[in-house]
Amino acid sequence: MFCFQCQEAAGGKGCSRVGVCGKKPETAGLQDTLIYTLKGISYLIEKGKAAGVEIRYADDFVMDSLFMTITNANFDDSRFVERIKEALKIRNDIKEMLISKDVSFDETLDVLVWTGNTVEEIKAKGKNEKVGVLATENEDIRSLRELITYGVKGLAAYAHHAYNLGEKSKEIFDFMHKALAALLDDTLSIDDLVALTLETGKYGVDTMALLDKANTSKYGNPEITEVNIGVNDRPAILISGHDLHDLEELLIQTENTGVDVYTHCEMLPAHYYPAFKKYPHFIGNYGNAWWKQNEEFESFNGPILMTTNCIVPPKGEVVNRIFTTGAAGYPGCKHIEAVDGKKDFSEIIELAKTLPAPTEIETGKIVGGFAHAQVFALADKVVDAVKSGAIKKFFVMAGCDGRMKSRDYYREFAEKLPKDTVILTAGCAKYRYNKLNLGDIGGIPRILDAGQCNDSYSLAVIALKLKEVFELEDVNELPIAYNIAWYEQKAVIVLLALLYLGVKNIHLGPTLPAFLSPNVAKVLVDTFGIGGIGTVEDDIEMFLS
Ligand code: FS2
Ligand code: SF4
Repeated sequence: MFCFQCQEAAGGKGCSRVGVCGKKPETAGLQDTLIYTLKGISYLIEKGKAAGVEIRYADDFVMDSLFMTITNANFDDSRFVERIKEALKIRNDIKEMLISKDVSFDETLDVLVWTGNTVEEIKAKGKNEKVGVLATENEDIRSLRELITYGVKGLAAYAHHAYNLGEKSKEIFDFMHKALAALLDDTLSIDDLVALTLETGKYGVDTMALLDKANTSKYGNPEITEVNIGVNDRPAILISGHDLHDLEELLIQTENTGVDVYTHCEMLPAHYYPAFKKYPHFIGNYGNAWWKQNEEFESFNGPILMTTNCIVPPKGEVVNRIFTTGAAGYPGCKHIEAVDGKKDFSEIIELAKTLPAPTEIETGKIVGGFAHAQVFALADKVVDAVKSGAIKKFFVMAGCDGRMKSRDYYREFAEKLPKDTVILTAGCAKYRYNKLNLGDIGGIPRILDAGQCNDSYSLAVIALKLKEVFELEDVNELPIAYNIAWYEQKAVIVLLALLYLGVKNIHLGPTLPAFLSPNVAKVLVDTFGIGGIGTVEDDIEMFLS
């Protein structure tokens, strides 16, 4: 195996024996094979499109398959084997259809001809070095191809959530196919791939806007909310991941059952939506960022529903209490599929009734709900505070949390920021500092949480609005600094989206991506001023100078 798609890539280079995330070589091979086969499908779709043959039926299959390969989403080999079988069938059907319509394509390409008639053949394909990341020999081309792949994976994840809420975009699917097909094209130059990287950012913005529309039109605009972090004494289900539609189904099905529902990690922002406030059994948020789940799932006592990443390989009996749905999966955990568009969570509810209530690990409340509409509602106050000098600078500290000790930097950074600064956050990165008491500035809390990682879109919308209000030419003239923590591929699409919107001088940590070759990193530094992080003191001084 070779995988370097996340921030925890072994030794800052790549996982080659087993993933730091727990991904086994066989799973890595299956994920590579799935991506490889998707490229073939998208290549055929692109050929059809060029010849005037529109093929739409593989759109959601490609989207969901990409999502399944994101870090910590799915560790279940059997699900990948089934996916690959399905992918091969879709590929062969499209091939036949194009041949019947006299559409020409390169019929000798391995992505189009390889066969996986048995599970062994499918598994063997993943060991073939022509299938994975290292198949591209030139390190700069490889770096850009993988940067695009990871951006498209992130985009697919967000498109999947929007899709579950009934929103989809032909243009976004078209781009997904265009990008995947381009990854097979050896004639593309470095410049072509850099241009495609920026285009990925454009579609990242469009996808996050689509998801924002899907979430807010269905559940209302997030509003300032205090979220309980303590517990009640009734049995309960913990829901994690990002899918709000799954949460809604669970809340409806648990009504009047005597079972409460708590959010975990990236599901916390669900509390900010007006539509979920009507459920009296929707109690609060339990625990912290994803990487602490082994101990926190243990003390939660009840069943856990993982709707997406991030799953940490469970230890001990807890595996029997974890259920997965959507793109998520883990061997030994029961997976709940939608049947006729509905998911039946009754087995989880019945299990919850037999288990003790959660053990309290914290008490109190945290405040969030500062997505664009709520911040716009406070715009006068915010603008006045900036004009009077009460707020000197905003710090966008969105992104992800992770296991690395070096991420303590972000807590310390938040703590040591001067009192006339405000943190804008989104994603699970916030757990490093969202329980610190940083106070407020004239009633504006010093940490404004917009929501999940995809709600980084809100932070960009807020920045663009402030640019307008202050009548500035360039978003970079605003008193906003970007100190972003990344972990997996959704952070990659968020970064590309910000670059596309013209945001410069973003600092990325705790380490720069292993998949950036020195030359590609140099392009990002020279063109966009991307930087890493140093010490807290030096960085605060640098950002404030
Ligand atoms: Fe955090 Fe994991 Fe949001 Fe990422 S829970 S790192 O999936 O997408 O963030
Ligand atoms: Fe390693 Fe990250 Fe890949 Fe897991 S996802 S194998 S930790 S690089």
